[in-house]
Amino acid sequence: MSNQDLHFELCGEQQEVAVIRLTRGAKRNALNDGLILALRDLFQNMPASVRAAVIDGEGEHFCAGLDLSELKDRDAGQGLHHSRMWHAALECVQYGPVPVIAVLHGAVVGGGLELASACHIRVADESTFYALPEGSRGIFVGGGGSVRIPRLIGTARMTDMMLTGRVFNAADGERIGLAQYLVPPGQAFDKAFELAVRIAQNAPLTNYALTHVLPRIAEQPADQGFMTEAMMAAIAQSAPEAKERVRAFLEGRADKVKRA
Ligand code: 1HE
Repeated sequence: MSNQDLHFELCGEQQEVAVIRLTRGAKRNALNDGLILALRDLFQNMPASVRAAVIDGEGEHFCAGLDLSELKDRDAGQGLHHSRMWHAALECVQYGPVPVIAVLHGAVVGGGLELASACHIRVADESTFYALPEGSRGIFVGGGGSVRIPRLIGTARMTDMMLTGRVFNAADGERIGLAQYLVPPGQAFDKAFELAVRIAQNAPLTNYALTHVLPRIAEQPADQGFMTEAMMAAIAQSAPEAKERVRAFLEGRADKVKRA
C-alpha cells in the first residue's frame, strides 16, 4: 500500500538496507490508521535484496504516537479492533524479514515508543525524550507497549511513566534500556545506517535466529530455552554459509574480534 506519509528507499551497495521514513512531520509523525497499515504492508512485502531496515521520522520528532484526532469517535468494539490492528502491524516489524533499527530524536512518545520498542535496535540522539502520555489522556497503551516496554525497562518504570507522566531524557533513556546507542544531535541516522550495513553482512540465518528465535527463548522456561537454543544452533551451524565463514577465520581470511 503506498502512502504519502511513508517514504521507502533501497540503499547500500547491494540495495541491502531499506530506509523507511515517517514523513508526516507537520503532525509530528503521529500515526493514523493509514500509516499503520502502510507500515504493515511494507514489512510484509519487503524486496528480497533487503537484509536490514532503518526507520526514521521526518523533522524534529521521531513520532508523537497515535493520531489523537482519529480516537474521538471510536466505541469499545472499534477500539479493540484498532488495537489489534496495531498489534498485527508491529508484529510485522518485530517478526518481519529483517532486523530493524529505529532512529530516535525529539519526541518518542505513546505509540511512537511502542513502534520504537518493536524494533530490534534503537539509536537515540541527545534531543530524544520518551514519555507515555496515555495516562494523562485517560487512555491506555494499545500498540503492544504493555508487552514490549516492560521487557526493555521493567514494569515498575513503565508504571511510573504512565502514572506520573514522567519523561525520560536521552541519557536516562539509554541508561534504563530504552535505547542501546546514544549519539550527538543529528547523528542518529548515520549511526543507524552504519549498523544496518554491518548487520546486513551477517548470515541471514543468524539474523533470523536473533530476531525470531532469541525473543521466544527469552519467554521460555530455562529447560525449554536450552533445547530451542540447541536446535537453532544445530540449524545455523549446518548452513553452508556458516561453514565457509568459520573456514575463512581458520585460514586467516576473516576479521578478528577487536578490543572495544
Ligand atoms: C498531533 C499529535 C498526535 C501532534 N495526534 N495530532 N500522543 C501524545 O499525547 C503526544 C501529543 N503531542 C505532543 O505532546 C506534542 O505535539 C509533541 C511534544 C510531540 C511535539 O510538540 P511541538 O510543539 O513540536 O508540536 P505541536 O505544536 O504540539 O504539534 C504540531 C501539530 O501536530 C499540531 O497540529 P496543528 O494542526 O495545530 O499544526 C498538533 O495537533 C499535531 N499533533 N501530536 C494528532 N499525537 C496504539 S495506542 C497509542 C496511544 C498513544 O499514542 S497516546 C499518546 C498520543
